[in-house]
Amino acid sequence: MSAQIDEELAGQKKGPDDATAARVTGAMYMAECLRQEGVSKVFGQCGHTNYALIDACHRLGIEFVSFRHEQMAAHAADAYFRVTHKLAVLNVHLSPGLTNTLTGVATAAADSTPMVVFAGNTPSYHHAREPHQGIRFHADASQGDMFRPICKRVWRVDDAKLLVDVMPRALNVAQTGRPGAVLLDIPMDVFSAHIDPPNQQTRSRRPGYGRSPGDAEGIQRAAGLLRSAKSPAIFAGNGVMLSEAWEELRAVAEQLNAPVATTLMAKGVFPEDHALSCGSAGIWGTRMANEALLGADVILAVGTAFGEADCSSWIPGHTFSIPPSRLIQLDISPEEIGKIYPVEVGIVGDAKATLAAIAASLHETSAPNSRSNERLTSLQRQRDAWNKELATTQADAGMPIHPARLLAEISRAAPEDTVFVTDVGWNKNGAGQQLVARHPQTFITSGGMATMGFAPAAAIGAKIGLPDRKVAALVGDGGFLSVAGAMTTAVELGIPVLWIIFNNFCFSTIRTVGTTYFNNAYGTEFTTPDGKPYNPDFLLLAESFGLKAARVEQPADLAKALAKAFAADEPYLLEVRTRGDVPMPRTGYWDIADFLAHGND
Ligand SMILES: Cc1ncc(C[n+]2csc(CCOP(=O)(O)OP(=O)(O)O)c2C)c(N)n1
Ligand SMILES: [Mg+2]
Repeated sequence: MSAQIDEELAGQKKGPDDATAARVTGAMYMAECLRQEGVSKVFGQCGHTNYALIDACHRLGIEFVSFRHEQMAAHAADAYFRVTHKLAVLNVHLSPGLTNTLTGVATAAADSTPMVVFAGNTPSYHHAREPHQGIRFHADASQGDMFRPICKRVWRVDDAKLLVDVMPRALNVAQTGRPGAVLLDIPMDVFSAHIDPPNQQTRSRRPGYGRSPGDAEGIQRAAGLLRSAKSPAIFAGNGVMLSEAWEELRAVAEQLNAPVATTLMAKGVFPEDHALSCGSAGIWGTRMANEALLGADVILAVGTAFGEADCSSWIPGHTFSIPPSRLIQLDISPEEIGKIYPVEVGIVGDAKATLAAIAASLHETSAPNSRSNERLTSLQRQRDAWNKELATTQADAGMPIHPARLLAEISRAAPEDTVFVTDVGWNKNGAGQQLVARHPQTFITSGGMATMGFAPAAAIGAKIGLPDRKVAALVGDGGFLSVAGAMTTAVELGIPVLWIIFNNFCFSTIRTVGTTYFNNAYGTEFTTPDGKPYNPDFLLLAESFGLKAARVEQPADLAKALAKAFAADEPYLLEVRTRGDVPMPRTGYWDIADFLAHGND
């Protein structure tokens, strides 16, 4: 009897937005779209404006990974994508919650991470009244305007009925072409309003096949140019990573016997222990990568925007000299072709499909390359010289510990497929240059933004994505303390991340700028008023958060301490006292030195 009454009530029309039992709230519809996309984790932080979506996702079995600050949630979502290639999703509160994500969303956007950001907003019917917590200084409910420079698209959805078009479009825009971030700015009453969900899957609103192989004539010309080149080289960027084109890249490289240099973002797309690998190029690249690109008569560049750091500020003669090198450029975005360097052949296409087509064309027509052995021998000679150049600092036995020594010890201690997540400083550029990445998606870094404070939470996102792999964050004391609250999430969720802190009691990367160009370290050192070096005690800090920790001061103790840290199956903090006075080893060029050189004189 009572069940019958419930059924009748459920079918009863309660208001204009609630006509049938099949109707769902806007939040439930959005959660269902995410479920259809295969989303199982949403990162963020709660607020009264976005709680409806947290609840809706939870009802559908989608986990909410909560951080104590929204910037960290964004970094975690970003890294989760980078290691799994599963969509990054963020759900945050309005205004201060959303502004807290700006750095994280910009970091993701700069490195082409597809990210869908949901933010609550003030109720739509209050927008003209400047309601509580609304951003309304120049226009009503205008928080989304702050995201226009970093998002591919921003939607404010003032009517729940619009969601049935906005959701599939947002998922499409974030994940197609060159991926990026989109914002769905949702007044909180829209989450709660009822709509008729369409009887269609979100995926039916976008192309089913993302792998267009590029123009056939371009592919033939590229193959011809590469075949006739005397010293071809390949420059692989993040597009190779996003397209998962590592097998095809390797096939082309091996057929040509061409050296492969990567951008920092693409580190690991080509195994760095391969005889043709040169490591990453650019300002802080390896010497052999810059030399290989400079010495190439034909360069095949794949999926790269030719970022400044990877190209030595584009000054000829440091990483590239194009011309006289002739460039074949392959990219998913037409606007990237020829943006920096003139092209001999420009192909718009997916990296995986197009490299496969180039490999097939080379395979059909190539005779064995008579210069192969000579090229391999000279590459080995360059590699030996480069390793010798690094050997002195890598063996440095002084105290505090030289960061190059620490990186060398980390290389020896870490399991071969460890995922390294870097912050900024030596832990990023030194690691990019000196760690050997043997697999794709094992070197996660903030490339375009170089965001200090990226690694601590990003490592948590990476570990959530790859629970069976070792994930280690490499981070300075400055970067770590800007987001130390990340440790709470690791403890709460039992995520065994390892944080290795390069503690040098300063913002050493900027300290070097001060001392080199301004004869001053002002504003870069961590001291008490009487000038004593100051940092919180990292061991006590870790203990208070509820995690294991250790400190190393002597180089000779590193191996044992690192072995223990890498073996730990719980959140673990390893503090290493490092030198703060060693500049990053540059092999390329950064042109800011040209005008900084005279300081303020
Ligand atoms: C959010 C942000 N603020 C400032 C900077 C500029 N910056 C680059 S490196 C650096 C110092 C980093 O200090 P720390 O984490 O201790 O690493 P170290 O340089 O000492 O190795 C700063 C402040 C940045 N990249 N990002
Ligand atoms: Mg530091």
